[in-house]
Amino acid sequence: GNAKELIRRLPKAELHLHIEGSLEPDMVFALAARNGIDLPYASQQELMKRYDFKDLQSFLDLYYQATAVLLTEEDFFDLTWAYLKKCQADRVVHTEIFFDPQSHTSRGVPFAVVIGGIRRALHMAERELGVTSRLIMCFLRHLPAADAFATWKMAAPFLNQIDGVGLDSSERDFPPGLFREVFALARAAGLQTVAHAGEEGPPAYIREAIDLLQVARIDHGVRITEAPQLLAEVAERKIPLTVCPLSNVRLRVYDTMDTHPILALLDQGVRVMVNSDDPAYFGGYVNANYEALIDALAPTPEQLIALVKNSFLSSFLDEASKHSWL
Ligand code: ES4
Ligand code: ZN
Repeated sequence: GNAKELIRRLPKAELHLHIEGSLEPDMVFALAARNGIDLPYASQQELMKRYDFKDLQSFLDLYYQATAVLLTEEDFFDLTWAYLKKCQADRVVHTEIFFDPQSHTSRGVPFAVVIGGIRRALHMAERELGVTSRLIMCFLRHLPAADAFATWKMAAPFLNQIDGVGLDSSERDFPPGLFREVFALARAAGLQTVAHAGEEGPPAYIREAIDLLQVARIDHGVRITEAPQLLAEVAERKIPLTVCPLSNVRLRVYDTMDTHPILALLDQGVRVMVNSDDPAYFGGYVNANYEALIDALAPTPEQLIALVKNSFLSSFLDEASKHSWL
């Protein structure tokens, strides 16, 4: 209908996207064939049968397994380019993407290969697709802080190609404060900081990410609904929450989309917007996330426009570029 048409034609920004989570089943098989890798599934259909997740961990187990097909600079280029073409199709004109270097360097893929392929696609997309971007390096929180520190050292020659650092992977029992030292180093080097918090973990982790990591944005953050005082503070300080509706339903944070709190958060003055997280696994890219929201929650045109404006306002674009899209 009208709302979906409005969303399709509005320029949007995406602020929460794991590039490894844009690895579609057909590319898993194409890269496995190209690289001579044996897959533990006979067909794309058999792989996709495993996309019935019960929680974050059941997804992450498959997600890390599938990344094993990514070996060469060309693989990382092809992966990133395919995602950027989806941006063009969805009218996402600016994207701030995450990558997980530890899931590649731990398999012997050099940091330079990973970032080289990703960066080459981002640069080409700016020229050929008119899609601008930022790149955010995430630390895996299920691994020790010492491993994050080693990754930080490995990234040193490439800091001019990295715009920010983030924190992702298994949330429960891995509070943000464990990573305070490496985040302090990143801030001292002039990088932006963000962290996943309040997806499966408690609101206390959102508090820690703000106070101990001094993040500019919280990724997910939906469990803030359980902490009204923190919610009021996040609204007052305009700290963005990068919400991912399809992800939350597929990972069973919410049973159904009609109970998702994104519009309630928006109406309480929290700076929320719509993102796709791991679109190859969760049922689609940015527009598909909006379409699911529209079907379940019937947002007003004003609410939709506010979500789209928040996507630019919450970005790491300079003020002039931000306002050119508003
Ligand atoms: C992720 Cl949905 C989600 N949560 C935490 N870490 C992640 N890495 C990739 N997708
Ligand atoms: Zn995420």
